[in-house]
Amino acid sequence: MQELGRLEDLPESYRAALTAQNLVPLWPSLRAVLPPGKPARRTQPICWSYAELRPLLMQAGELTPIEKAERRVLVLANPGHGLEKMQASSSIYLGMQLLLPGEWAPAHRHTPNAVRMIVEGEGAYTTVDGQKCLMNRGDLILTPTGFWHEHGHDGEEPVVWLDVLDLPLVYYLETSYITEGKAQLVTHEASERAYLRGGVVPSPVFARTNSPCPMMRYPWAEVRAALQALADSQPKIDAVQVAYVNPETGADCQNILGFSALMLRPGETLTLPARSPAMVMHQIEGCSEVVIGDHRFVLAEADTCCAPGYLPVTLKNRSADQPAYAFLADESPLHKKLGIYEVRN
Ligand code: 1HN
Repeated sequence: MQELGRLEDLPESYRAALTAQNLVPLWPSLRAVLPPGKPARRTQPICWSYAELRPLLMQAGELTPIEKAERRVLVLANPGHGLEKMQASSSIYLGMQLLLPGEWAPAHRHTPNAVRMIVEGEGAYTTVDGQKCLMNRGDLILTPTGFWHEHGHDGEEPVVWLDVLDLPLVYYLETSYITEGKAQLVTHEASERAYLRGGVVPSPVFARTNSPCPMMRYPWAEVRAALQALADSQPKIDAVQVAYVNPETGADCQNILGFSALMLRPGETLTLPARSPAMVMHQIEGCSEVVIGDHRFVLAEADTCCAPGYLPVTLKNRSADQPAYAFLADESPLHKKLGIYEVRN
């Protein structure tokens, strides 16, 4: 590839004249913004151990009352982006949130989309758009852009969940903002019951909501059972994976980030091909080994890791007799909508 002229090759006076008119020559930076064959990425392969972060999260519970935090969160920040950017990848934000018994995290709504994957504890709930969603381990709860949401806790023990938002992208687009609100009235029962049987959905004539989010809560017991049924009924399948979708349309359940659950069968090794979107993996049950490029992590229960795009990811269940279960989040809906989605075999 042809070597291009450098900034230093230009006379000082010419550079100063350009700067004075807010002009920049492209050629000294062209190779940096368009590197050959593969993009430059800040996102580094990285892993956060739950056992190591948990004491610091509990300490936050002692140091900072909920009223002084609104959301008591430790952000899982990728050092490749700089910790202050609070990014796991270019478009994914991750945080571990703690709510203690009796606490309340007030109602608001904002432009970024959020989901919550419940990590530990019982008795907390999120009210989303008037629906009270119970938070149990492994459940996925959606909070799409513009939906009111608040968290409460009637139980006895700390509750922790993983927040996954498209905040870095929405912030980059200069469209990120919040509106504060009053405590919501619970107006209807959680919607998921109407959608929990595969193959049938409420009739389009009488019962379809056409909401961007007809189902707010995906109970882990149901998702786990779906994975087990898939593994049992299709033993030759390449990967035992289910996608979290909008049950009325079958489309990704959110516009920007995509979510799925994966079972690694006992002893299974699975290689995901290199794809353009970055990916996050959170271990729900069991223990997996994850190889991303030349990094290798062992994910115990509740550990979370991040893989940049354009690298194959190999997952291995460390148990020979128990399945392992993981939650995956990635940027594929965004890449597909933008036409930049790529799989490299
Ligand atoms: C947010 O609204 C929540 O509602 C959690 O629990 C984390 C991170 C950035 C922006 C908004 C929540 C968030 C957030």
